[in-house]
Amino acid sequence: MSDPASTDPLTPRPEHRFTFGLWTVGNRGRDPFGHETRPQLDPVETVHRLAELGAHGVNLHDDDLVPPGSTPAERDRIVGRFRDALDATGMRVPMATTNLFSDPVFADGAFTANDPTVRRYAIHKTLRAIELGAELGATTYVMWGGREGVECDAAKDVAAALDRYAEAVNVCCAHVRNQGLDLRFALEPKPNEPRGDLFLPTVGHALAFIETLEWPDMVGLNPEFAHETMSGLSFHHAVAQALWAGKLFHIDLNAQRIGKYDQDFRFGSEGQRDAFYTVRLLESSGWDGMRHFDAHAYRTEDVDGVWDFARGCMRSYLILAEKARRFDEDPEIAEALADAGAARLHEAQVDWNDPDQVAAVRAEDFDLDGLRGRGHGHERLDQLVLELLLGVR
Ligand code: GLT
Ligand code: MN
Ligand code: MN
Repeated sequence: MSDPASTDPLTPRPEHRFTFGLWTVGNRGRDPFGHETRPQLDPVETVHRLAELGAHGVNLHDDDLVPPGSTPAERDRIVGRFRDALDATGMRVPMATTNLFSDPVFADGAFTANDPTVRRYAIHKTLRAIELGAELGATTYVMWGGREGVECDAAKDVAAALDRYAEAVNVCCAHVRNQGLDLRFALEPKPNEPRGDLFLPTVGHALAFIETLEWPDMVGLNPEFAHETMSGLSFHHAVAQALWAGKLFHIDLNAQRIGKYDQDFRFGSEGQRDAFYTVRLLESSGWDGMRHFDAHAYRTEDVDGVWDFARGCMRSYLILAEKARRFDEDPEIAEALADAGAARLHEAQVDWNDPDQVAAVRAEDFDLDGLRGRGHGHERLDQLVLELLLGVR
């Protein structure tokens, strides 16, 4: 159990803003080839255990908390009991989302199903889930289009699917505005799985899509480490571009190896270098969002292993944050950064509104031989970072 008064930098505390989904620690180890290996967790027990471990909050899909088919009275009882656990522990629900992927009704998509009735049902389910999230205090609403995609390309007009996707997001934004809710949407890209190809496969695709929406300011990104890595892309770069665009509304931290199925491993267990640069970026930018772990314990684990997993996610983040601090204080790294000219990339050079400056760069002479012969010192710098990460400096 964590000591809430501890000042140990590796002890998770609520102010670190670590969150987990009910579905993450609640993952029962089922996979396409095998049955569950763990029992179902009571959401109330989850809230208490995560609070003891030093987490800030817990996020949920509508169906994670209120089983589909519950009567209104059952819903109120379940939500009331859950809220009591939040009140007792001080845990929050910063993010909520909709399950638009488990029910076979969504086999051909939810917002992008060919059947208009399915699309209306997906919107209806989401509008209600938005209200549940807002009732629990969520200010971020994630949209992961797990079934928004296709295997048989003949069956789906991609441009029409994107029109319908945008329509659904616009309707959800309109509902938030009509209800006066304090909620923003975060789209979560993923290249494939469970569909052969998913729409909005990467952070870049989603950023471009957002600009076509009716209220683009209400919609941002929820990049996931595993999902960008599945595409062979740098997660750190994806997060950096989302931040640069003012669109990092949420983040899903986990671990993944390139070329594999969506592994959703414990944060830091794979891709430590990308994880380090991501943590350094989040910490140095002062980003005030939730550090959400969208991961689950290995299938080999029992319930105790689940709490080891949760502890490990938070501890790895804090270790990497500590490494980031040391990176910034290390004089040899500072020297190597200067050799690499890292700070000089911040210098803007040409005011494109001034024709004289544009003409001056057009007319300039360059000592190309002098520029060509130079080394950039990246080998030394990279080795220093590696040694920092491996614990020998
Ligand atoms: C599901 C998926 C995640 C999404 C969740 C939000 S559900 O576990 O694998 O990447 O973030 O819907
Ligand atoms: Mn994932
Ligand atoms: Mn995710």
